Formats: sequence, structure tokens, C-alpha cells
Amino acid sequence: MALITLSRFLIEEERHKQFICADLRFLVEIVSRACKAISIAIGKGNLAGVLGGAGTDNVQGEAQKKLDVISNEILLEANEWGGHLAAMTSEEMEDPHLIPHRYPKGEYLLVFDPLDGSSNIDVNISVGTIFSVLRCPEGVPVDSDNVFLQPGTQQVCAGFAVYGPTTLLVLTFGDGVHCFTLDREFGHFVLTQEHIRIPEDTREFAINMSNARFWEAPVKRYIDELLAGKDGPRGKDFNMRWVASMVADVFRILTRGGVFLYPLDSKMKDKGGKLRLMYEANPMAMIVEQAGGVATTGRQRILDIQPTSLHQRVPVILGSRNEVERVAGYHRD
Ligand code: P6P
Repeated sequence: MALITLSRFLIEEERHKQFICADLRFLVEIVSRACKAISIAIGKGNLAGVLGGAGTDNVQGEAQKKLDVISNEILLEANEWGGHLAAMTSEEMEDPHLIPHRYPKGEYLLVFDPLDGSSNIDVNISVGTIFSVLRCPEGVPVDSDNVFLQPGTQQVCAGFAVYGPTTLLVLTFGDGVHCFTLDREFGHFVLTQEHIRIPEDTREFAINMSNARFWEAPVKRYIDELLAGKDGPRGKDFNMRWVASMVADVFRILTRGGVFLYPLDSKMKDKGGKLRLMYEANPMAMIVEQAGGVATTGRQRILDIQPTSLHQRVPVILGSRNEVERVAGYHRD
């Protein structure tokens, strides 16, 4: 594969396809540079005193890590001057961040989880950044949450970075899923996988088993059958992986298949689930569907959900088509 940098890929996509325009290309370039800066900050760890708690809680009531706050600031500062955004919102902020009056506004909305899986930061396990791009609807005041409350089918771009042994950037504009690897010597992302496809079948599942006693019957049935292995109704053995960083679990599924489940359980039922719709479930659902997989709550397609609040939580079951459809079938039963 000839060396195609992210910049060249975006320019050629803009030239040949209707999926991307100059402002959206610029937005993705800016976000990719912010991800590089986050990758560098994370890579310093204890050497730069960026590990550990920030001493504050986020809107979810979760203790923030220093790197949660640092990553959020990096993305806000990188994106507010460019003139491509009308507003942005993040897991780490209760309300949207409006573009300061001194800067021009653009037509896009950026929604992100600046550092997903940050509970893994202090134990040196892969974490990431997840982002979603929407168009700002005409006639809706930008300073209201409502401007963001669009179903996932409205996303014009979705992506995530994985800060692991390599720093990766996974992107879709609705025309397939592509992966770029950060070349740390040159400082640019290089195209390393194009039109990624998730295998329709798998023998690998990802779920937090410690929640088993809280699961609903369809999920309990599904997982019990996997655990029964070749002597059980599935007639084959399965393996389990749970990183507790969605970006790492989803990238593994993009690479070799699998099914990821954070289902509705009685522990989180009153909150609607564990994962957040706008900046975790929706971008990952667009990416998984674009790679030939399926993403559902168990009862409905994630991308069809009409959001009712910015930090809304939903159940998430996504990955290899035939497995996810089986789980959804059990919910129908
Ligand atoms: P648990 C990380 O906090 C996250 O939002 C996802 O990245 C991850 O899949 C999940 O929560 C992990 O949840 O309950 O296993 O800690």
C-alpha cells in the first residue's frame, strides 16, 4: 500500500466523493491533531504528573482523572477558533461549549468523549477518544441542548482514537471504515486499513461478567449458551475479552470480529444503561454498521434512537452481524 497520509486521504475523498467538504475535512484534521496531542500527554504518564484524579467530578458524577480534563481542554482549544463548528459538547461538560464570539461559527457540531476508559489510565491499559459530527440544524438556537439531539443516522462523520501500543485513528464518513496509524517520527497518521469489514460470525464475546446477576433474561440466556460451549446449544466453544475501554474492544471487533455487550441491567435500569448515546453508542454504532456489523440496544437499532437528553445512556450490543441478530432475536422472544 502506497504511503497515504490522513491529509492526502481526506483531500482525495473530498475530490472524488460527495461525502466530505473542505470544512469537514478541516474538522477531522483538527481532531486528529488533538488526538496526537492527547496521545503524547498520555504517553508521558507519571513522568509528567498527569496520572491520578483531578479532584473533580464530571456531569455523570464520576471522579475525573487529570487526563480527562487535559484531553477535554485539548479538544476544546483545538476546535474553537477554526470557524468550522457551531458548538461542541463533551462527556466532561454539563452544557455545550459555544464558540466564543471572537471566532466565526461553522455548520458542524462536534460531540466527544475526550478520554474513554479513563479508569484504565492509571494501570497503563489502552484508552481512547470517541467523536461524532452532526450538522447544526437551521433555526434552532445553538445554545440549546436541542441542537445536538439528533438521531445517530444524522451523523456525517464518526471516529475514535485508540491510545495503545500504537495510536490509531478509525474514521467513517458513511462510505466505509478506514484506520490510520500514527507515525510518531513524522507526526502524521498513515492509512493502514481501508474499508474494514467485521466478520459476520465470531467465537469471541466482550461483556462485564460481574454484572451477570443484574442482566435481563435474553442476555442471560445468550451468555449461558456461549459459556456452555461445544457441549451446549451453540455446539462450539467461545472466548471472552473485556478491556473496559470501549475503543479497545470495538477496535478488536473491527479487526477480528466479536460481540460487545453493555446491556440494560437492573443496576443501571433507572439511568437507561451504562454507555452514553451521543458520544459513545452513536459514533461506535455508525462505525460498526459501516463495517458490515449490527448495533442495537437489544430492542432497537441504536442509530434510530431519538435522543431526549445530551448525556442520555443506552444499552449497547454491537459487532458481528449473526451474533448481534441472535441476541436481538432473544429479546423479541
Ligand atoms: P465497566 C469506560 O468507562 C466505559 O465507558 C467504556 O469505555 C467501557 O466499555 C465501559 O465503560 C466499562 O464499564 O463497568 O466494565 O467499568
